[in-house]
Amino acid sequence: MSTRAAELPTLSIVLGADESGVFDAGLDVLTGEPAENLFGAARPAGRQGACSLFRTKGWLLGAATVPLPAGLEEAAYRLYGDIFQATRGRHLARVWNYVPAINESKPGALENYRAFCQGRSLAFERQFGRDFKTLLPAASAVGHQLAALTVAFTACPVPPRHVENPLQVSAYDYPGTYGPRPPSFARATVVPGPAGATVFVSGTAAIRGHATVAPRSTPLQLECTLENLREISRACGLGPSLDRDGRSTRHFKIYLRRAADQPLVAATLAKTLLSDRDRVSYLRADMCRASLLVEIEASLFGVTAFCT
Ligand code: 3EB
Repeated sequence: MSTRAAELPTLSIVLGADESGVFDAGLDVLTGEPAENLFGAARPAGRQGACSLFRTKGWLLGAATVPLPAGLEEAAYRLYGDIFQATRGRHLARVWNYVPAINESKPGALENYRAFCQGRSLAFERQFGRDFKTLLPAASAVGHQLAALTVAFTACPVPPRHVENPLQVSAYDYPGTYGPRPPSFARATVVPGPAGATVFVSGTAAIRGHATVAPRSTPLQLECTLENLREISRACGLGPSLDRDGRSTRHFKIYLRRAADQPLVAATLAKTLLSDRDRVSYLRADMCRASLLVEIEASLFGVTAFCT
């Protein structure tokens, strides 16, 4: 575990204009933006089960924080059921999962991340049948400090395009050594829109094939992660640099297992991935595998520069 400075703010996820639209992600913000506001102030649009819903410009947004009276698998299964009800007639485009004590397990039980994956996968299968893989959206799943499961999501009116990385085994095809049910997400999702496309790049880490690369080295994991991001960018049709020199608005979240790695990671990213115009938050988080030290996600709005 890294040291935690008590005075650090935690990340707020802003969906709606007033207090009811602000959710605590439960992650310390090391530097950068303390609030993630991707869609501007959306209007409240009621509730579905545990989810608070918001609407803006064709998007349906939602978030929920649920306690775990019957465990994490059951909580994930039910919460995803609520999400599928809320998004009926639309298409899930991105899900952000914040999982309590993600790398821990009670004796004889599954690791929390694996239990979460099991509940999530069973929920997708129940809703969409055995071919649910083709519908899986971009996602991230990181640990947080709360004793509850927090999930935020967005759905769009038109079918999006889900994208995989040729250098990585699709997460939904990971072998059983990583858990009884594989993770349910695509590497990226591209949503067409009148003012350009929105591109959601999933949490991306140092995984090649299905194996973790350089389990003990942050610089080497960062290098592998940047290669994966370049490849995913190409697969989205953006060339290698995620529209770095284009006109889109780009938001990045950079998750670090060790707070002390932040200066090194920031120095590398300033020379490679990022531009001065980007919105960036560096967050302290545990990732889905205890061996992962860094993970990067991106959300791009107003993308017009698709290469052919
Ligand atoms: C990986 O590539 C790293 O379970 O929703 C990244 C993005 C990861 C999403 C998820 C997990 C998830 O497997 C972990």
